[in-house]
Amino acid sequence: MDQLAAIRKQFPALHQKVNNQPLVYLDNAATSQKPEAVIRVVEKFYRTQNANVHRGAHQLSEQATSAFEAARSTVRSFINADSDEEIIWTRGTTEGINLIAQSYARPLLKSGDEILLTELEHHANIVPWQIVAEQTGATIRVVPITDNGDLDLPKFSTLLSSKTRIVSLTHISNALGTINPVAGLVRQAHEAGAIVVIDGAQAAPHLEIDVQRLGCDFYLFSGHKLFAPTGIGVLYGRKALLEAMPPWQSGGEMIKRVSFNGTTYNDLPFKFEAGTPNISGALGLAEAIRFLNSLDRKALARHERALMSRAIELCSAIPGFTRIGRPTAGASILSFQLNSHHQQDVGLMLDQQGIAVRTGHHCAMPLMERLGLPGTIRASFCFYNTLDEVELFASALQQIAAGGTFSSSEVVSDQAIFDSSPFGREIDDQEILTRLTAMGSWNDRYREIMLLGKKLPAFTAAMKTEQDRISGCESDAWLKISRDPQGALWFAADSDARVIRGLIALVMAALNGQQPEKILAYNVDHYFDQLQLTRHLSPSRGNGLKAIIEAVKNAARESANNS
Ligand code: 7TS
Repeated sequence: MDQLAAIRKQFPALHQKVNNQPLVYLDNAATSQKPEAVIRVVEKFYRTQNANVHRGAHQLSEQATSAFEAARSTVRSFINADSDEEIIWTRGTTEGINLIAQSYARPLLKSGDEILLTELEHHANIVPWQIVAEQTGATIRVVPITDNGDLDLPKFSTLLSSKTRIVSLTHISNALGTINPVAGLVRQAHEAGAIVVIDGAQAAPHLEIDVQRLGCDFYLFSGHKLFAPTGIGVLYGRKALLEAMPPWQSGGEMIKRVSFNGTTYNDLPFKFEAGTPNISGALGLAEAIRFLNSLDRKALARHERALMSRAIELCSAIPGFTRIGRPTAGASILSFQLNSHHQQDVGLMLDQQGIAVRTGHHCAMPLMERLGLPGTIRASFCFYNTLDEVELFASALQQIAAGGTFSSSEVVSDQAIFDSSPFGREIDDQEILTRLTAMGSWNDRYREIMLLGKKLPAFTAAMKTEQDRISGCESDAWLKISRDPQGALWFAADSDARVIRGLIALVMAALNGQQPEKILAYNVDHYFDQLQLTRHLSPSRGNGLKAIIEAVKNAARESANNS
């Protein structure tokens, strides 16, 4: 335990207060924090070593080049690739998959060929394949999951056929934590004549990766989830495949000789590294790997499992807690819902207590669709988290659950829903500005917004019609519009997220009962800036509020055009 405490100490960002509370960082699947050693290496590069690589005729450039290429070797041995030529620097997993789709798949695929993906994939492992399928006429097939969130292995075998040219799947699901039995799947795919791409974004930080043992053809990961800087990632590819692939991006560095009569390309790995690379990022990534290698990774993995088990044990006792996905083999990622509480609300309430989680679809919308959910709340644990933090998290969740279900103002119907709203009547934007700016802290403002949201008349279930539904990115809302004899527009709106109801109330205070021209001219972003909410609750964020504001403005536009 002492050793774990010493490791935790090396991550400065973990030792700060957020919303006046000690930070509990449980969003490690999104990005990990960085150890001192990595921060120091990046800083040192810019202080004393900065030079471009592979091109300068001077000492600094030669040193930078050596360090940069040594970093490549560090990555090679980290994943046990056969040679440094198989390690291509990218910006991250996303860029790596795009490179494979455009450089490997696009020249290869023909109409009738199939790309096999799974329901667990992150959008980064879906959209590049959709684009190349459109470009080539190939078809995407999708391996389903079982109800507990495992890949349906018999279905995987059935979907594999001589038509399958590429199988691309995640090693660990970022949304459910499922660890896929990759080595066996690679063998099956190879027997069917397909090549295999593994999205290792979530696996590289938690599992020991041996690309030769896995047998995969391509493997991708991002530095920033592996305790290294953002903007650096790795594409591993089997040399024979990489050699046969045309360059993806072009420019400097990836050429041997350029003339207007033709250009010859550089050798591997430089053929795929056009332009000045992220040198400090590569050095930071190598340092992160050295840092990990200096630790007992098996002990770290054991600790992550202990954190996860404790979280499951404590959370399962919370009324209304529903775990989403129970994979047979799982990483330290806990996805869940809290009955009667919208995920966005839970995320914000945890944030008020300094607890950082992610809520929403986790860039896995097809998976959410399969689960029949708009999103989940996700706590993702790392070895630097403590059992105390898990307990804080569970007790915060317990308090939120005990807060009970949300009872808003009395449910009304039809015309009454417009008439009963205090917004745009007793409460206008000036009143809101006065109230909220008088409050010093974000937590106080947040509480006031929730109280204002309670004053917003709630729709009955019957009033939440498909016709009135406005789909935001992560929450649904409903909007009804009425025009009075003077031409003013009145709105009634509701949302399944409490925080969105609160924000709708703020918008209604400003726009309700106004003439269309005034509504169109109103600068909602400026209003939110004045309320000092932009950092937390910007209307331009992908939530239901943005969609509501757009619908309100559209109604005003239509109304102005018709009058
Ligand atoms: N694949 C998986 C499985 C991921 O989890 C992510 C990022 C990516 C690909 C894309 O990686 P990038 O570094 O290129 O952006 N996942 C998440 C997440 O779960 N929350 O934020 C980012």
